[in-house]
Amino acid sequence: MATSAKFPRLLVFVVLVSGILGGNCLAAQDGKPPRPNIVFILADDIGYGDLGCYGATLVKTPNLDRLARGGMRFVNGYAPSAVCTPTRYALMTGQYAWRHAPGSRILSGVSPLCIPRERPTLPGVIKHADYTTAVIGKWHLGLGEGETNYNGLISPGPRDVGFDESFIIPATGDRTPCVYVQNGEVVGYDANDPIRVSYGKPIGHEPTGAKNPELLTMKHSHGHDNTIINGIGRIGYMTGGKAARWKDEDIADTITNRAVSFIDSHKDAPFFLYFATHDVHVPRVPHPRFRGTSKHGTRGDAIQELDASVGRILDALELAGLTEKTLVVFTSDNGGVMDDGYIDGSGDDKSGHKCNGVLRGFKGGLYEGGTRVPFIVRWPGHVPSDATSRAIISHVDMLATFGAILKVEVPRGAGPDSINQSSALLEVTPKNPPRDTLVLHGGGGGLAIRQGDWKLIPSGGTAGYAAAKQTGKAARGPELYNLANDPSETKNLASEEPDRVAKMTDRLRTIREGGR
Ligand code: NG6
Ligand code: CA
Repeated sequence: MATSAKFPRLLVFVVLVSGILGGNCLAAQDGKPPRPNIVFILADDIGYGDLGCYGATLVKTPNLDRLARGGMRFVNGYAPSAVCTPTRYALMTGQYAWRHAPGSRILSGVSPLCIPRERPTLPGVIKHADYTTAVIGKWHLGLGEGETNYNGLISPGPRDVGFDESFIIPATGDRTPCVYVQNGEVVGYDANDPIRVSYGKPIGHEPTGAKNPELLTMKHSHGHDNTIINGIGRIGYMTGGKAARWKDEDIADTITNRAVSFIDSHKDAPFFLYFATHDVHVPRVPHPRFRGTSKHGTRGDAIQELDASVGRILDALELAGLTEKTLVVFTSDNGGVMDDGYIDGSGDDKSGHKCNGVLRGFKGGLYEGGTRVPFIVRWPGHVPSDATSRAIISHVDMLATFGAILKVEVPRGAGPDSINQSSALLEVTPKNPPRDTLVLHGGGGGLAIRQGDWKLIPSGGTAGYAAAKQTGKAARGPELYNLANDPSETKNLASEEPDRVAKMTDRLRTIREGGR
Protein backbone atom coordinates (compact mmCIF):
# COMPACT_ATOMS: atom_id res chain seq x y z
CA MET A 1 0.00 0.00 0.00
CA ALA A 2 1.46 3.34 -0.95
CA THR A 3 1.85 5.84 1.84
CA SER A 4 -0.31 8.91 1.70
CA ALA A 5 2.69 11.18 2.17
CA LYS A 6 3.73 10.38 -1.40
CA PHE A 7 0.59 12.01 -2.68
CA PRO A 8 0.22 15.60 -1.52
CA ARG A 9 -3.28 16.43 -2.67
CA LEU A 10 -2.69 19.52 -4.70
CA LEU A 11 0.13 18.00 -6.70
CA VAL A 12 -1.32 14.70 -7.65
CA PHE A 13 -4.93 15.27 -8.57
CA VAL A 14 -5.32 15.45 -12.27
CA VAL A 15 -8.69 16.74 -13.25
CA LEU A 16 -9.11 15.25 -16.66
CA VAL A 17 -12.19 16.89 -17.99
CA SER A 18 -13.28 19.71 -15.75
CA GLY A 19 -11.66 22.03 -18.27
CA ILE A 20 -13.47 20.42 -21.19
CA LEU A 21 -16.77 20.53 -19.39
CA GLY A 22 -16.18 24.11 -18.44
CA GLY A 23 -16.28 24.56 -14.68
CA ASN A 24 -19.78 24.28 -13.38
CA CYS A 25 -21.42 23.10 -16.54
CA LEU A 26 -23.51 19.98 -15.92
CA ALA A 27 -24.54 19.37 -19.52
CA ALA A 28 -23.64 16.21 -21.42
CA GLN A 29 -20.70 16.51 -23.84
CA ASP A 30 -19.88 14.15 -26.68
CA GLY A 31 -22.75 11.86 -25.71
CA LYS A 32 -21.13 11.14 -22.34
CA PRO A 33 -23.30 11.30 -19.23
CA PRO A 34 -23.29 14.71 -17.55
CA ARG A 35 -21.69 15.23 -14.17
CA PRO A 36 -24.39 15.10 -11.53
CA ASN A 37 -24.65 16.83 -8.20
CA ILE A 38 -24.16 14.25 -5.47
CA VAL A 39 -26.23 13.99 -2.30
CA PHE A 40 -24.99 11.22 -0.02
CA ILE A 41 -27.39 10.61 2.85
CA LEU A 42 -25.93 8.53 5.66
CA ALA A 43 -28.44 7.49 8.29
CA ASP A 44 -27.29 6.30 11.70
CA ASP A 45 -28.03 2.75 12.91
CA ILE A 46 -30.71 2.05 10.28
CA GLY A 47 -30.91 -1.69 9.73
CA TYR A 48 -31.54 -3.83 6.67
CA GLY A 49 -35.19 -4.35 7.65
CA ASP A 50 -36.05 -0.84 8.77
CA LEU A 51 -37.55 0.60 5.57
CA GLY A 52 -40.75 -0.18 3.72
CA CYS A 53 -38.77 -0.75 0.52
CA TYR A 54 -36.75 -3.41 2.36
CA GLY A 55 -39.81 -5.17 3.75
CA ALA A 56 -40.81 -3.25 6.90
CA THR A 57 -44.57 -3.00 7.50
CA LEU A 58 -44.85 -1.45 10.96
CA VAL A 59 -43.03 1.74 10.05
CA LYS A 60 -43.99 3.85 7.05
CA THR A 61 -41.21 5.26 4.89
CA PRO A 62 -43.01 6.70 1.85
CA ASN A 63 -40.16 9.05 0.92
CA LEU A 64 -37.45 6.41 1.02
CA ASP A 65 -39.77 4.08 -0.89
CA ARG A 66 -40.23 6.81 -3.51
CA LEU A 67 -36.44 7.20 -3.72
CA ALA A 68 -36.11 3.43 -4.26
CA ARG A 69 -38.81 3.41 -6.96
CA GLY A 70 -36.95 6.15 -8.80
CA GLY A 71 -33.66 4.28 -8.58
CA MET A 72 -31.94 1.06 -7.62
CA ARG A 73 -32.08 -0.80 -4.34
CA PHE A 74 -28.99 -2.86 -3.53
CA VAL A 75 -29.59 -5.99 -1.47
CA ASN A 76 -25.88 -6.59 -0.88
CA GLY A 77 -24.92 -3.11 0.28
CA TYR A 78 -22.50 -3.03 3.22
CA ALA A 79 -21.26 -0.49 5.70
CA PRO A 80 -17.49 -1.05 5.93
CA SER A 81 -17.80 -1.43 9.70
CA ALA A 82 -20.45 -2.41 12.24
CA VAL A 83 -19.90 0.88 14.11
CA CYS A 84 -19.82 4.51 13.17
CA THR A 85 -16.34 6.07 13.12
CA PRO A 86 -14.63 3.31 11.11
CA THR A 87 -17.45 3.33 8.55
CA ARG A 88 -17.21 7.10 8.16
CA TYR A 89 -13.42 6.96 7.96
CA ALA A 90 -13.68 4.41 5.12
CA LEU A 91 -16.35 6.47 3.35
CA MET A 92 -14.21 9.60 3.57
CA THR A 93 -10.90 8.02 2.53
CA GLY A 94 -11.63 4.87 0.51
CA GLN A 95 -9.34 3.08 2.92
CA TYR A 96 -10.53 0.42 5.35
CA ALA A 97 -10.39 2.01 8.79
CA TRP A 98 -8.65 -0.99 10.36
CA ARG A 99 -5.58 -0.02 8.33
CA HIS A 100 -5.37 3.25 10.24
CA ALA A 101 -5.71 2.86 14.01
CA PRO A 102 -7.04 6.38 14.84
CA GLY A 103 -10.05 5.82 12.56
CA SER A 104 -10.74 2.25 13.63
CA ARG A 105 -12.65 2.73 16.88
CA ILE A 106 -15.62 4.72 18.17
CA LEU A 107 -14.24 8.18 18.96
CA SER A 108 -15.11 10.36 21.95
CA GLY A 109 -16.10 14.02 21.75
CA VAL A 110 -12.55 15.17 22.47
CA SER A 111 -10.71 12.91 20.02
CA PRO A 112 -8.50 14.65 17.48
CA LEU A 113 -9.28 14.51 13.75
CA CYS A 114 -8.55 10.92 12.70
CA ILE A 115 -8.06 11.55 8.97
CA PRO A 116 -4.44 12.37 8.12
CA ARG A 117 -4.49 15.72 6.34
CA GLU A 118 -2.34 14.48 3.48
CA ARG A 119 -4.64 11.54 2.70
CA PRO A 120 -6.81 12.13 -0.39
CA THR A 121 -10.48 12.17 0.57
CA LEU A 122 -13.85 11.73 -1.08
CA PRO A 123 -14.81 15.41 -0.71
CA GLY A 124 -11.29 16.36 -1.82
CA VAL A 125 -11.65 14.31 -5.02
CA ILE A 126 -15.07 15.84 -5.71
CA LYS A 127 -13.79 19.34 -4.99
CA HIS A 128 -11.17 18.86 -7.66
CA ALA A 129 -14.02 18.60 -10.16
CA ASP A 130 -15.00 22.16 -9.17
CA TYR A 131 -17.82 21.15 -6.89
CA THR A 132 -18.86 22.95 -3.71
CA THR A 133 -18.72 20.39 -0.91
CA ALA A 134 -20.59 20.38 2.39
CA VAL A 135 -21.06 18.10 5.37
CA ILE A 136 -24.20 18.59 7.43
CA GLY A 137 -25.00 16.36 10.41
CA LYS A 138 -23.05 13.82 12.41
CA TRP A 139 -19.27 13.94 12.00
CA HIS A 140 -17.69 11.55 14.53
CA LEU A 141 -14.25 11.67 12.93
CA GLY A 142 -12.60 13.79 15.61
CA LEU A 143 -11.76 17.49 15.67
CA GLY A 144 -8.60 19.47 16.36
CA GLU A 145 -5.27 18.15 17.52
CA GLY A 146 -4.67 16.50 20.87
CA GLU A 147 -7.74 16.97 23.07
CA THR A 148 -10.37 19.03 21.25
CA ASN A 149 -10.80 22.58 22.58
CA TYR A 150 -14.30 23.87 21.84
CA ASN A 151 -13.46 27.50 22.62
CA GLY A 152 -12.40 29.54 19.60
CA LEU A 153 -11.66 28.15 16.15
CA ILE A 154 -11.65 24.33 16.21
CA SER A 155 -9.09 23.11 13.72
CA PRO A 156 -8.29 20.90 11.91
CA GLY A 157 -11.75 19.63 10.97
CA PRO A 158 -13.97 18.98 7.96
CA ARG A 159 -12.66 22.00 6.08
CA ASP A 160 -9.13 20.58 6.24
CA VAL A 161 -10.10 17.32 4.53
CA GLY A 162 -12.06 18.61 1.57
CA PHE A 163 -15.28 20.25 2.73
CA ASP A 164 -16.01 23.87 1.89
CA GLU A 165 -18.79 24.12 4.45
CA SER A 166 -19.68 22.23 7.57
CA PHE A 167 -22.47 22.18 10.14
CA ILE A 168 -21.89 19.24 12.41
CA ILE A 169 -22.69 17.29 15.54
CA PRO A 170 -19.07 16.70 16.64
CA ALA A 171 -19.34 13.08 17.85
CA THR A 172 -22.71 11.43 18.53
CA GLY A 173 -26.05 12.48 20.01
CA ASP A 174 -25.23 10.63 23.21
CA ARG A 175 -21.73 12.10 23.63
CA THR A 176 -20.68 15.49 24.93
CA PRO A 177 -20.35 18.25 23.87
CA CYS A 178 -24.03 18.59 22.90
CA VAL A 179 -23.52 21.56 20.59
CA TYR A 180 -23.37 22.14 16.84
CA VAL A 181 -20.13 23.28 15.23
CA GLN A 182 -20.37 25.37 12.09
CA ASN A 183 -17.25 25.96 10.02
CA GLY A 184 -15.06 25.38 13.07
CA GLU A 185 -17.04 27.39 15.63
CA VAL A 186 -19.61 26.37 18.21
CA VAL A 187 -22.99 27.75 17.14
CA GLY A 188 -24.30 30.09 19.87
CA TYR A 189 -20.93 30.23 21.63
CA ASP A 190 -20.74 32.58 24.61
CA ALA A 191 -17.22 33.63 25.64
CA ASN A 192 -18.54 34.23 29.18
CA ASP A 193 -19.57 30.60 29.48
CA PRO A 194 -16.59 28.62 28.15
CA ILE A 195 -17.05 24.97 27.23
CA ARG A 196 -15.15 22.23 28.96
CA VAL A 197 -15.52 18.59 28.04
CA SER A 198 -14.07 15.55 29.72
CA TYR A 199 -14.13 11.81 29.18
CA GLY A 200 -13.21 9.78 32.21
CA LYS A 201 -12.67 12.41 34.88
CA PRO A 202 -15.81 14.34 35.97
CA ILE A 203 -15.72 18.12 35.56
CA GLY A 204 -18.10 20.87 36.61
CA HIS A 205 -20.94 20.66 39.09
CA GLU A 206 -23.83 19.78 36.85
CA PRO A 207 -25.97 16.78 37.73
CA THR A 208 -25.01 13.40 36.32
CA GLY A 209 -27.09 10.38 35.44
CA ALA A 210 -25.17 8.36 38.03
CA LYS A 211 -25.81 10.76 40.94
CA ASN A 212 -29.15 12.32 40.00
CA PRO A 213 -31.23 9.67 38.24
CA GLU A 214 -34.38 11.47 39.47
CA LEU A 215 -33.63 14.27 36.99
CA LEU A 216 -33.60 12.01 33.95
CA THR A 217 -36.41 12.07 31.40
CA MET A 218 -34.93 8.97 29.76
CA LYS A 219 -33.15 6.34 31.82
CA HIS A 220 -30.04 4.53 30.66
CA SER A 221 -29.68 0.75 30.45
CA HIS A 222 -25.91 0.79 30.22
CA GLY A 223 -23.34 3.61 30.15
CA HIS A 224 -24.77 7.09 29.50
CA ASP A 225 -24.66 8.19 33.15
CA ASN A 226 -22.37 11.24 32.92
CA THR A 227 -23.54 14.87 32.57
CA ILE A 228 -27.29 15.29 32.16
CA ILE A 229 -28.11 17.52 29.20
CA ASN A 230 -31.73 18.20 28.24
CA GLY A 231 -32.85 15.58 30.77
CA ILE A 232 -30.65 12.85 29.27
CA GLY A 233 -27.47 11.34 30.71
CA ARG A 234 -24.60 11.35 28.20
CA ILE A 235 -21.27 9.66 27.64
CA GLY A 236 -18.76 12.28 28.75
CA TYR A 237 -18.91 15.28 31.05
CA MET A 238 -19.55 18.82 29.97
CA THR A 239 -19.74 22.25 31.55
CA GLY A 240 -20.45 25.68 30.03
CA GLY A 241 -21.87 26.46 26.60
CA LYS A 242 -25.38 26.59 28.09
CA ALA A 243 -26.82 28.79 25.34
CA ALA A 244 -25.32 26.56 22.64
CA ARG A 245 -26.75 23.20 23.74
CA TRP A 246 -29.00 21.41 21.36
CA LYS A 247 -32.52 20.19 22.05
CA ASP A 248 -32.58 16.54 20.99
CA GLU A 249 -36.14 16.79 19.66
CA ASP A 250 -35.05 19.54 17.23
CA ILE A 251 -31.91 17.91 15.80
CA ALA A 252 -33.60 16.42 12.73
CA ASP A 253 -35.30 19.72 11.86
CA THR A 254 -32.16 21.76 12.48
CA ILE A 255 -29.89 19.76 10.23
CA THR A 256 -32.55 19.15 7.58
CA ASN A 257 -33.24 22.90 7.39
CA ARG A 258 -29.51 23.46 6.84
CA ALA A 259 -29.36 20.82 4.12
CA VAL A 260 -32.40 22.24 2.35
CA SER A 261 -30.99 25.74 2.42
CA PHE A 262 -27.61 24.47 1.16
CA ILE A 263 -29.34 22.88 -1.84
CA ASP A 264 -31.36 26.01 -2.47
CA SER A 265 -28.37 28.34 -2.34
CA HIS A 266 -26.14 26.11 -4.50
CA LYS A 267 -28.64 25.10 -7.14
CA ASP A 268 -26.83 26.93 -9.95
CA ALA A 269 -23.48 25.15 -9.68
CA PRO A 270 -22.44 21.54 -8.99
CA PHE A 271 -22.36 20.45 -5.39
CA PHE A 272 -21.68 17.50 -3.13
CA LEU A 273 -23.79 17.31 0.00
CA TYR A 274 -22.91 14.74 2.63
CA PHE A 275 -25.98 14.70 4.85
CA ALA A 276 -25.40 12.55 7.93
CA THR A 277 -28.52 12.21 10.03
CA HIS A 278 -28.64 11.65 13.78
CA ASP A 279 -31.76 9.48 13.40
CA VAL A 280 -32.04 6.73 14.52
CA HIS A 281 -29.08 6.68 16.91
CA VAL A 282 -29.68 6.89 20.64
CA PRO A 283 -30.93 8.87 22.43
CA ARG A 284 -33.99 8.51 20.25
CA VAL A 285 -36.01 11.65 20.85
CA PRO A 286 -38.17 12.30 17.80
CA HIS A 287 -39.94 15.64 17.59
CA PRO A 288 -43.39 15.53 19.27
CA ARG A 289 -45.11 15.59 15.87
CA PHE A 290 -43.69 12.10 15.18
CA ARG A 291 -44.30 10.57 18.60
CA GLY A 292 -46.73 7.69 18.58
CA THR A 293 -47.03 7.73 14.78
CA SER A 294 -45.49 4.31 14.09
CA LYS A 295 -46.34 0.79 15.19
CA HIS A 296 -42.76 0.19 16.37
CA GLY A 297 -42.55 2.54 19.36
CA THR A 298 -40.08 5.39 19.75
CA ARG A 299 -37.55 3.78 17.45
CA GLY A 300 -40.18 3.50 14.72
CA ASP A 301 -41.19 7.13 15.26
CA ALA A 302 -37.54 8.11 14.78
CA ILE A 303 -37.43 6.12 11.53
CA GLN A 304 -40.48 8.04 10.33
CA GLU A 305 -38.79 11.31 11.31
CA LEU A 306 -35.77 10.22 9.25
CA ASP A 307 -38.04 9.45 6.32
CA ALA A 308 -39.58 12.92 6.56
CA SER A 309 -36.08 14.49 6.51
CA VAL A 310 -35.24 12.53 3.37
CA GLY A 311 -38.55 13.65 1.87
CA ARG A 312 -37.64 17.29 2.47
CA ILE A 313 -34.27 16.80 0.75
CA LEU A 314 -35.95 15.16 -2.27
CA ASP A 315 -38.56 17.95 -2.38
CA ALA A 316 -35.83 20.60 -2.21
CA LEU A 317 -34.07 18.99 -5.18
CA GLU A 318 -37.34 18.85 -7.11
CA LEU A 319 -38.20 22.46 -6.30
CA ALA A 320 -34.76 23.57 -7.48
CA GLY A 321 -35.23 21.62 -10.73
CA LEU A 322 -32.34 19.31 -9.81
CA THR A 323 -33.96 15.87 -9.54
CA GLU A 324 -32.66 14.74 -12.94
CA LYS A 325 -29.24 16.29 -12.37
CA THR A 326 -28.56 14.77 -8.99
CA LEU A 327 -27.25 11.39 -7.94
CA VAL A 328 -28.72 10.57 -4.54
CA VAL A 329 -27.46 7.77 -2.31
CA PHE A 330 -29.19 6.72 0.88
CA THR A 331 -27.55 4.24 3.23
CA SER A 332 -26.64 3.64 6.87
CA ASP A 333 -23.39 3.66 8.86
CA ASN A 334 -24.00 0.26 10.47
CA GLY A 335 -26.77 -2.21 11.09
CA GLY A 336 -29.78 -1.80 13.34
CA VAL A 337 -29.84 -2.18 17.10
CA MET A 338 -32.68 -2.19 19.60
CA ASP A 339 -31.34 -1.40 23.10
CA ASP A 340 -28.18 0.66 22.62
CA GLY A 341 -27.90 2.03 26.13
CA TYR A 342 -31.17 3.83 26.94
CA ILE A 343 -34.52 2.52 28.13
CA ASP A 344 -36.69 3.86 25.30
CA GLY A 345 -38.90 0.81 24.84
CA SER A 346 -36.78 -0.72 22.06
CA GLY A 347 -35.12 -3.27 24.35
CA ASP A 348 -38.45 -4.95 25.07
CA ASP A 349 -40.17 -4.02 21.84
CA LYS A 350 -42.96 -6.52 21.12
CA SER A 351 -44.18 -4.97 17.90
CA GLY A 352 -42.66 -7.70 15.77
CA HIS A 353 -40.56 -5.24 13.76
CA LYS A 354 -37.20 -6.79 12.79
CA CYS A 355 -34.69 -3.97 12.44
CA ASN A 356 -32.34 -6.14 10.40
CA GLY A 357 -35.01 -8.14 8.62
CA VAL A 358 -34.02 -11.78 8.14
CA LEU A 359 -30.38 -11.07 8.96
CA ARG A 360 -28.73 -12.37 12.09
CA GLY A 361 -27.10 -10.00 14.54
CA PHE A 362 -27.02 -6.30 15.31
CA LYS A 363 -24.88 -3.18 15.15
CA GLY A 364 -21.38 -3.87 16.37
CA GLY A 365 -21.25 -7.50 15.32
CA LEU A 366 -19.87 -9.41 12.34
CA TYR A 367 -23.05 -11.29 11.48
CA GLU A 368 -24.83 -9.72 8.55
CA GLY A 369 -27.12 -7.59 10.74
CA GLY A 370 -24.06 -5.63 11.85
CA THR A 371 -23.01 -4.37 8.46
CA ARG A 372 -25.48 -5.17 5.67
CA VAL A 373 -27.66 -2.10 5.30
CA PRO A 374 -30.14 -0.47 2.94
CA PHE A 375 -28.32 1.08 -0.01
CA ILE A 376 -30.39 3.04 -2.52
CA VAL A 377 -29.06 4.98 -5.49
CA ARG A 378 -31.13 7.29 -7.71
CA TRP A 379 -29.98 9.21 -10.76
CA PRO A 380 -32.89 9.48 -13.20
CA GLY A 381 -32.03 8.45 -16.73
CA HIS A 382 -28.74 6.86 -15.66
CA VAL A 383 -29.33 4.51 -12.75
CA PRO A 384 -32.14 2.03 -13.65
CA SER A 385 -35.40 2.87 -11.91
CA ASP A 386 -37.51 0.60 -9.72
CA ALA A 387 -34.66 -1.91 -9.89
CA THR A 388 -32.93 -4.30 -7.50
CA SER A 389 -29.24 -5.06 -7.73
CA ARG A 390 -27.43 -8.00 -6.16
CA ALA A 391 -23.99 -6.42 -6.65
CA ILE A 392 -21.79 -6.26 -3.56
CA ILE A 393 -21.18 -2.59 -2.84
CA SER A 394 -19.82 -0.64 0.13
CA HIS A 395 -19.32 2.95 1.26
CA VAL A 396 -15.56 2.41 0.90
CA ASP A 397 -16.18 2.33 -2.87
CA MET A 398 -17.59 5.83 -3.11
CA LEU A 399 -14.24 7.57 -3.62
CA ALA A 400 -13.34 5.55 -6.72
CA THR A 401 -16.94 5.48 -7.96
CA PHE A 402 -17.65 9.19 -7.70
CA GLY A 403 -14.14 9.94 -8.96
CA ALA A 404 -15.01 7.90 -12.09
CA ILE A 405 -18.46 9.42 -12.54
CA LEU A 406 -17.05 12.95 -12.20
CA LYS A 407 -14.07 11.94 -14.37
CA VAL A 408 -11.50 12.94 -11.82
CA GLU A 409 -8.40 10.81 -12.02
CA VAL A 410 -7.32 9.83 -8.54
CA PRO A 411 -3.69 8.95 -7.92
CA ARG A 412 -2.55 5.44 -7.13
CA GLY A 413 -2.56 5.08 -3.38
CA ALA A 414 -5.65 7.24 -2.94
CA GLY A 415 -8.56 5.15 -1.69
CA PRO A 416 -6.52 1.92 -1.64
CA ASP A 417 -9.59 -0.21 -0.82
CA SER A 418 -12.04 1.69 -3.01
CA ILE A 419 -13.39 0.03 -6.17
CA ASN A 420 -15.03 1.87 -9.03
CA GLN A 421 -18.65 0.68 -8.93
CA SER A 422 -19.99 2.94 -11.67
CA SER A 423 -20.96 -0.05 -13.85
CA ALA A 424 -22.91 -1.50 -10.91
CA LEU A 425 -24.72 1.82 -10.56
CA LEU A 426 -25.57 2.14 -14.22
CA GLU A 427 -26.68 -1.46 -14.91
CA VAL A 428 -28.75 -3.93 -12.92
CA THR A 429 -26.44 -6.80 -13.87
CA PRO A 430 -23.03 -5.51 -14.95
CA LYS A 431 -21.05 -7.98 -17.10
CA ASN A 432 -18.12 -7.97 -14.70
CA PRO A 433 -19.38 -7.18 -11.21
CA PRO A 434 -16.78 -4.77 -9.82
CA ARG A 435 -16.54 -6.35 -6.39
CA ASP A 436 -16.39 -10.02 -5.44
CA THR A 437 -14.67 -9.68 -2.08
CA LEU A 438 -15.30 -7.34 0.83
CA VAL A 439 -13.76 -7.18 4.30
CA LEU A 440 -16.13 -6.36 7.17
CA HIS A 441 -15.06 -4.82 10.46
CA GLY A 442 -16.74 -5.43 13.80
CA GLY A 443 -17.17 -3.06 16.74
CA GLY A 444 -14.77 -5.22 18.75
CA GLY A 445 -12.05 -4.90 16.10
CA GLY A 446 -12.51 -8.33 14.46
CA LEU A 447 -12.66 -8.83 10.68
CA ALA A 448 -14.83 -11.04 8.48
CA ILE A 449 -14.70 -11.61 4.76
CA ARG A 450 -17.44 -11.96 2.16
CA GLN A 451 -16.46 -13.60 -1.13
CA GLY A 452 -19.25 -14.14 -3.64
CA ASP A 453 -22.04 -15.87 -1.74
CA TRP A 454 -19.72 -17.02 1.04
CA LYS A 455 -18.97 -15.40 4.36
CA LEU A 456 -16.23 -16.33 6.79
CA ILE A 457 -16.00 -15.08 10.36
CA PRO A 458 -12.69 -16.24 11.82
CA SER A 459 -12.66 -17.62 15.37
CA GLY A 460 -13.68 -15.12 18.02
CA GLY A 461 -14.49 -12.45 15.45
CA THR A 462 -17.92 -11.52 16.76
CA ALA A 463 -16.86 -10.47 20.26
CA GLY A 464 -16.59 -6.95 21.54
CA TYR A 465 -19.68 -4.75 21.29
CA ALA A 466 -22.58 -4.90 23.75
CA ALA A 467 -25.42 -4.97 21.22
CA ALA A 468 -23.69 -7.63 19.13
CA LYS A 469 -24.17 -9.98 22.08
CA GLN A 470 -27.95 -9.79 21.64
CA THR A 471 -27.43 -12.29 18.80
CA GLY A 472 -26.90 -15.38 20.89
CA LYS A 473 -23.86 -17.57 21.27
CA ALA A 474 -21.21 -17.40 18.56
CA ALA A 475 -19.45 -20.60 17.51
CA ARG A 476 -16.12 -21.47 19.08
CA GLY A 477 -14.16 -21.97 15.88
CA PRO A 478 -14.45 -20.23 12.52
CA GLU A 479 -17.91 -19.67 11.04
CA LEU A 480 -18.64 -20.20 7.37
CA TYR A 481 -22.01 -19.40 5.83
CA ASN A 482 -23.49 -19.57 2.37
CA LEU A 483 -25.52 -16.38 2.24
CA ALA A 484 -27.40 -17.37 -0.92
CA ASN A 485 -28.96 -20.44 0.75
CA ASP A 486 -28.80 -19.26 4.31
CA PRO A 487 -29.12 -15.47 4.60
CA SER A 488 -29.78 -15.74 8.34
CA GLU A 489 -26.43 -17.44 9.01
CA THR A 490 -27.92 -20.42 10.81
CA LYS A 491 -25.81 -23.29 9.38
CA ASN A 492 -22.12 -23.07 10.11
CA LEU A 493 -20.47 -25.01 7.27
CA ALA A 494 -16.89 -24.56 8.51
CA SER A 495 -16.34 -28.22 9.43
CA GLU A 496 -17.88 -29.42 6.15
CA GLU A 497 -15.79 -27.12 3.97
CA PRO A 498 -12.30 -26.93 5.50
CA ASP A 499 -10.68 -26.07 2.14
CA ARG A 500 -12.91 -23.09 1.62
CA VAL A 501 -12.24 -21.93 5.18
CA ALA A 502 -8.50 -22.18 4.54
CA LYS A 503 -8.72 -20.30 1.22
CA MET A 504 -10.86 -17.52 2.62
CA THR A 505 -8.68 -17.23 5.72
CA ASP A 506 -5.73 -16.84 3.39
CA ARG A 507 -7.48 -14.27 1.25
CA LEU A 508 -8.37 -12.23 4.32
CA ARG A 509 -4.77 -12.38 5.46
CA THR A 510 -3.52 -11.26 2.03
CA ILE A 511 -5.87 -8.28 1.98
CA ARG A 512 -5.01 -7.38 5.55
CA GLU A 513 -1.29 -7.53 5.00
CA GLY A 514 -0.96 -6.57 1.40
CA GLY A 515 -3.31 -3.68 0.66
CA ARG A 516 -6.26 -4.08 -1.67
C1 NG6 B 1 -21.27 2.70 22.44
C2 NG6 B 1 -22.46 3.22 23.21
C3 NG6 B 1 -23.64 3.29 22.27
C4 NG6 B 1 -23.28 4.11 21.04
C5 NG6 B 1 -22.04 3.55 20.39
C6 NG6 B 1 -21.57 4.35 19.22
C7 NG6 B 1 -22.54 2.59 25.59
C8 NG6 B 1 -22.88 1.51 26.58
N1 NG6 B 1 -22.78 2.30 24.32
O1 NG6 B 1 -20.15 2.70 23.27
O2 NG6 B 1 -24.73 3.85 22.93
O3 NG6 B 1 -23.05 5.44 21.39
O4 NG6 B 1 -20.99 3.52 21.34
O5 NG6 B 1 -22.49 4.28 18.19
O6 NG6 B 1 -22.08 3.64 25.99
S1 NG6 B 1 -22.02 4.65 16.76
O7 NG6 B 1 -23.16 4.42 15.90
O8 NG6 B 1 -21.66 6.07 16.80
O9 NG6 B 1 -20.91 3.79 16.45
CA1 CA C 1 -24.07 4.30 13.86
